[in-house]
Amino acid sequence: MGSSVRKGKVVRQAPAGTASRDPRAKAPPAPEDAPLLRVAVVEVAMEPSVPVVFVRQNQIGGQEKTGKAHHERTLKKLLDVNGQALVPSYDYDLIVIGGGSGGLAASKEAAKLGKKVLVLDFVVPTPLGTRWGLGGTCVNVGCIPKKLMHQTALLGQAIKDAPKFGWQLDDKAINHSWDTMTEAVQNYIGSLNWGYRVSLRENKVTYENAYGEFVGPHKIKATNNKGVQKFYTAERFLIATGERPRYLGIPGDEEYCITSDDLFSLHYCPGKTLVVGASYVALECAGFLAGLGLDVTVMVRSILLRGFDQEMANKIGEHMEEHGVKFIRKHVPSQIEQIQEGTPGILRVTSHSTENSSEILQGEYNTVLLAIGRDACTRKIGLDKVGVKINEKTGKIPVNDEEQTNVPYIYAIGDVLEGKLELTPVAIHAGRLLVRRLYGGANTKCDYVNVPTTVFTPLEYGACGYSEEKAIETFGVDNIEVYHSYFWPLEWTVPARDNNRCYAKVICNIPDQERVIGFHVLGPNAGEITQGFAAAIKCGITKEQLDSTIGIHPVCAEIFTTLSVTKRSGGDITQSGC
Ligand code: FAD
Ligand code: NA7
Repeated sequence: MGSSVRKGKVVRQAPAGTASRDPRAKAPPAPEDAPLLRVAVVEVAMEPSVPVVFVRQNQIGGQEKTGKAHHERTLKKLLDVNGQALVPSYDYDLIVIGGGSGGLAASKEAAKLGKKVLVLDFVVPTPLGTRWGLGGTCVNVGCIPKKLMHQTALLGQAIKDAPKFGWQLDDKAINHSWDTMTEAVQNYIGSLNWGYRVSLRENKVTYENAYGEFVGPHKIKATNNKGVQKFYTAERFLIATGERPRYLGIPGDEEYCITSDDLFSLHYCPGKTLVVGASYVALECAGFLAGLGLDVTVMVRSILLRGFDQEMANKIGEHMEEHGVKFIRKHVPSQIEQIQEGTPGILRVTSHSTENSSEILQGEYNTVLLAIGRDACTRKIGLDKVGVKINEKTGKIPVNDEEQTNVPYIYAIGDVLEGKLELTPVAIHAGRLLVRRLYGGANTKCDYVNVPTTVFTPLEYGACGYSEEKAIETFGVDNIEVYHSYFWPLEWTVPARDNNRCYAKVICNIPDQERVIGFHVLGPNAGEITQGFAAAIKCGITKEQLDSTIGIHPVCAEIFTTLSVTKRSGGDITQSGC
């Protein structure tokens, strides 16, 4: 018996040429006999046409009767087992919830592999009403606007350096226009939003600007901004809903504070700003706002850049302080009051110490920017309806090493994942590899180890691999060797600024041929430097190989080819020239 499966319909056919009512008959017909056998089938089955269809040994009929049974849905009922479809029929092969970095990459890849794909993307407005277009966090309220605003600040520094190189700037004060910057950044983002829509269409991915929520097995509800609901089914689902900024849960926070979701499109200059939090988002925003000439204070609950190498984190803090950013340590806000409306208005901030709980009136700010972490968007997408487990404390989704949740047909990638790095290239890479495994016969899994990253603080910080404290914890202090040095970028020598602020450090595993297991650089273009060394680390570079690499002169990265002072030795690592 032959069988064909088309979109959930199992159609068991008496093979053409099997002149028998027994659907289990097996003998394959010789191709040249096919026309004769077809006639025989029609005669024996007493049907006017082939194929003659049998379901569980019952003859449905020839082409016409089968078609009729299909339209009258009696065929489907026959195919059901205990009320469940034998092979269910789905609207899509894959529904992706979330059109951000990971979701878009995965959906296009699946469509390229011939799958029918739907992407749902919906931005819930911030408490202040900010919303944005297709593309997720990175494009709209993350990497892209952040880096462009960081570049704005670097240009400000370049303008300060320029006279030393002979540029004669007008004596008039040079001012920065917040409106011009945000308009330019938002225009660029608009072009990216448009580009994503076009590329989804070109790749034949169906896109709906609607909020996705599971309502039952293999079934989702999509609600658009007018409240119109549609229901779709799919064989598989991919959760790529990302994260959104957290609020403090104190009086006045949602009413008066902004987050990074509001900052990059703020229609007025934020003015004197208090940044709450000491994560990379907090320090990056504080850094570029100060670079634009604003009065910026960072309120730190405990340490800077938790999870990053703390020596590097503290050097970043020192550099920011030297460049005018104020830090309030060991405090958290307890109340935000508005004392004057406006764009910006004036907010009064009260905080309490984390050491003795004493309450202090911190003062007045035009803007309070909360950057105290982000919550995974997993609690309002009906995961309970389909049984997907989350970490109840963090909201993150645990997956196996194939990005599969505990429900086999539901997968997850990107920022919603538990214990994985929250970075755009990670979400994209994991999404593409997942889809190639599901639909392309591939078996490569995403390698989350040695992922490089960069913090775009005024003094940029690039890192790959272990932090020094994690390396000590993992391998033991006697088994690691740390080579380090300060360096002075040539570009900074003429303006005579920031000597012995840039810093390079590699951490090596002594018993493993001094393999480089940690790479850290503080300096201009840290991301550009780190990217290349990350490839070398992935290939298992040792200190000896690093030393035998010839440097490029005069660039910052060459310092990594000449590191000779170990931290253990306590040798001098300061630099006076190139
Ligand atoms: P996202 O890109 O967040 O996309 C999720 C999408 O799903 C969003 O559009 C969301 O609105 C939508 N959505 C949520 N729920 C639903 C639902 N139920 N139905 C439909 N749609 C839904 N990473 C870097 O690599 N480099 C950087 O320099 C960098 N800078 C950053 C700066 C900031 C300020 C921030 C906040 C993040 C930064 N990141 C950076 C992190 C990066 O943006 C994220 O890691 C990345 O966007 C994660 O991609 P994702 O696909 O998991 O989720
Ligand atoms: P992180 O990396 O989770 O950091 C949160 C920061 O905010 C950290 O410095 C915390 O201090 C601080 N924090 C947390 N809660 C509070 C309260 N209540 N008051 C004051 N300070 C607080 O969050 P991010 O937003 O930077 O990054 C999350 C991801 O977003 C990141 O990986 C990117 O993908 C983008 P702590 O050290 O805990 O004392």
